[in-house]
Amino acid sequence: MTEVNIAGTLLKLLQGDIVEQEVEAIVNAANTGLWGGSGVDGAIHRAGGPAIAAECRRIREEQGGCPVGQAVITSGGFLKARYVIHTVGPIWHGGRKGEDELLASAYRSSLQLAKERGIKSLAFPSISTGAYRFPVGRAARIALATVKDFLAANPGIFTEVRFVLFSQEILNTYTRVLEEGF
Ligand code: AR6
Repeated sequence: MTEVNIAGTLLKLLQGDIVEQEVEAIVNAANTGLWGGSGVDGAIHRAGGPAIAAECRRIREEQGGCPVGQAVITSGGFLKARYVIHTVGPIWHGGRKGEDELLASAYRSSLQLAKERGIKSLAFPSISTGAYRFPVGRAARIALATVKDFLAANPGIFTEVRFVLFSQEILNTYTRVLEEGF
């Protein structure tokens, strides 16, 4: 595990399963229809139970889902986390379709929503790097730079932000990017 302090918020990188995290909110790598799916999304709905899908359905009915780069919030159902922030990362199409900015926006929107709700601790997965095939190194640079900028602009806003990386390989990539200063 690696941790650094950025403007009063602890930023941690660790290997693990996002659904096990004891933080106020975990972030889901969702799709625009909030339909549930594989990867992080499947694990969150399995562990959190039907309340999360019911709230996603309501959001879908009220506002048509969640556009790429934006975020919505539900309760955490049976999860240890009280809330799930559902954000939608871009599908990788080679890097010239605005993917970098959309990925940054997914992180920024999630952080902004957490800030508005007074949430103090949150955990991110590596958004877009599974089913959506975003290259991990490039995603890690965007993820860490976006979080760092947000924390620097909002000193002491959270007690902790953690990245929960599913494999040792992805953790190693994030750690290297952090140590190299992005
Ligand atoms: N905890 C932490 N990380 C995980 C977990 C877990 N339990 N499971 C997978 N990962 P993905 P995306 C890692 O595919 O690329 C879904 O079907 C995984 O190794 O979950 O944004 C949605 O409904 C990878 O590094 O999300 C969407 O349709 C990272 O989490 C679509 O997939 C993200 O992989 C979203 O694709």
